[in-house]
Amino acid sequence: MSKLHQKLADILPPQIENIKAMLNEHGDKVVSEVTLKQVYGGMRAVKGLVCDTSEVPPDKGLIIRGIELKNLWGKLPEEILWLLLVGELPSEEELKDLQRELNLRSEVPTYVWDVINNMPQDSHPMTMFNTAILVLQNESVFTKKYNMGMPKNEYWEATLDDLLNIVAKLPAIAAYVYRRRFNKGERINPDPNKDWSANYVQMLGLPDPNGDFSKLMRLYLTLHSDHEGGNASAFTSTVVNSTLSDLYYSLSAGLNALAGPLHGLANQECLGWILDTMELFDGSPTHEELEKFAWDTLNSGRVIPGYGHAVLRITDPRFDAFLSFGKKYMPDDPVFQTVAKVFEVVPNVLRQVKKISDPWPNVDAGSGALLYHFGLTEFSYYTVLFSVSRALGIGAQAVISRAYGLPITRPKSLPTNKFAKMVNS
Ligand code: HAX
Repeated sequence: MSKLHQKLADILPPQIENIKAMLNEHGDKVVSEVTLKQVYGGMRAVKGLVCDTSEVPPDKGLIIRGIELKNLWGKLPEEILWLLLVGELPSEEELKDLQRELNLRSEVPTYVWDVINNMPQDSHPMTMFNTAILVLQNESVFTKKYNMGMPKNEYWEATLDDLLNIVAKLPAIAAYVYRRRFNKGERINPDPNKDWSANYVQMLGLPDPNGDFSKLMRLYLTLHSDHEGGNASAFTSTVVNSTLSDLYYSLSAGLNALAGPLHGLANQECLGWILDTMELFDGSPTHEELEKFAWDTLNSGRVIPGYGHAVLRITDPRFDAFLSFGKKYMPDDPVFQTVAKVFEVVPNVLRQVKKISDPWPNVDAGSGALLYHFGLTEFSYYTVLFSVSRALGIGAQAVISRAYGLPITRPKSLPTNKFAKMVNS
């Protein structure tokens, strides 16, 4: 048994007992109320889900297991996976054990490469990536054990197996999607001596002469790992996982949500928007030109990608992290300079639009420019990178939900005439 598995087997039972006791004592207490506006407004701020891996206070941004993001910048994504699941960072020995475990599980079955190779060359990279995850469902430990009559208290262990198997294989799959989709040549083998994100960089095959691109990828894969339970991708996965569909099905479902332009695809759209301004204004636009371009975008009925958030009411600390990285490693890059300038202009524009709740940049506003700097210029690929990272959080949430024995998700809906009757009575 791996150290991670053992650790969870030790810490989960008392947590489950505490939850049971709390429910016994306080199960009928009201913790949230719902207004009609929230019913028709995407359930904003309705507290109806539990997520123990991370939380997102509107005035602080992402906090993973009580640790603010700025204290996690230098960590490896494997350390974050351990933190999400266990609630504390791993010791050196625990980290090594997890890395060994991931290496052992990293071989991708040949049929996955065949499926990717047989997809249309111009498929969206997210479609290729997500199809590969779904095809891998054939390997699900959860489904095999479930069909053999696995008892409910072992569901989390089988889900953990699925999670480690998936996480171990994602860098190779994502890297091949990149190479195949953008004609970059043959698949590159992993190097068992490299950590998870460094291996991903190696398999992408992009030049990294001084290791700075690897540093960015490590940061990127850490920052995108989780964002509490109510965001569209995590919530979708939770609903699917609650039906006892295995993690391959539920992760793939969640990543389909991430592929939407209001969610993860915004990183692709945002860089497109930045490059459009640069093309239109012949290089580096002025503040006045950017302001005009922002108004033109809004007046044509489109959103400014990378700005606004359903929960946050401050500059996303993940954007802050990317901005600091850019200032340190590429201060003279014109695309990065434009991102920084947009940050000086767009919030002031959005603040003037009454209906917009949050004028500040989110995670997707800056990451693309940094990837672009290091030669990852194919921006339709960016949501795949996001997905590789978000699989850590979605998977950790699934393991914990199965350990808590959460039932099938099933909120109540009503037709409009019933709501009308309720509010008019
Ligand atoms: N540009 C233009 N209009 C915006 C806007 C933006 N950046 N942000 C919000 N609005 C608009 C909304 O479209 C909505 O308009 P309608 O009522 O006409 O539909 C109105 O302002 C109210 O929206 P809100 O309450 O401020 O925001 P929501 O919670 O409804 O939506 C979104 C949050 C992130 C979807 C929204 O801010 C948006 O579309 N932003 C641009 C796309 C984006 O960057 N998405 C990535 C978000 C982070 C993420 O999930 N990454 O994966």
